[in-house]
Amino acid sequence: LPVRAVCPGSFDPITRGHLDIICRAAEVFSEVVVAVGRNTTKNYMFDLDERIDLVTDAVSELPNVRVAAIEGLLVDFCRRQEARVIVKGVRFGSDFDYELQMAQLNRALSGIETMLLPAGREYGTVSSSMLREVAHNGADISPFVTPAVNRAVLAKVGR
Ligand code: COD
Repeated sequence: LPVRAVCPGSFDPITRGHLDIICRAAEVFSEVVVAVGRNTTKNYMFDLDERIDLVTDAVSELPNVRVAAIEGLLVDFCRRQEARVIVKGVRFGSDFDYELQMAQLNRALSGIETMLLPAGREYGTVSSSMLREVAHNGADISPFVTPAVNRAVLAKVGR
């Protein structure tokens, strides 16, 4: 049975940790839609169009993955996309607490299931927010992101 999954996030910017989750989801599900959204509690380095462009570039080699913007609620996006499953990555306990609450709310709102993938070993504790801070202070983030993301971050921090 073909099952379409949604991998949602802010992706500010997309990291190799996010990409690991997206690649693994694309191996399990017939199609993956990477959903770029807005978390109203966060201040972003990249605007929505920039985040979408960087995600699109990062997944361009994955044939069953496409990218779209979340407008409104994630559950409404999933319904429009006819996706049955949300896939999220969990790095540590605090991710789990947050994802559990969102998963239960999203299921109560719409019946959609969330599946949590344990973060991969190599980039499993990388976070977009830490990379932004590291880059602001002049250090190299290239091991943790794609070359296009590295260039975009360097341009944002004025180097
Ligand atoms: N390894 C593995 N997984 C990772 C890594 C890593 N290194 N880094 C991040 N992740 C995971 C995160 O745990 C998360 O599951 C996912 O990747 C995305 O992370 P972020 O930080 O880019 O995205 P968030 O958490 O800011 O995204 C939040 C959404 C935009 C998805 C959320 O706010 C949302 O659904 N907004 C739409 C409005 C809505 O429906 N709100 C109600 C939600 S209940």
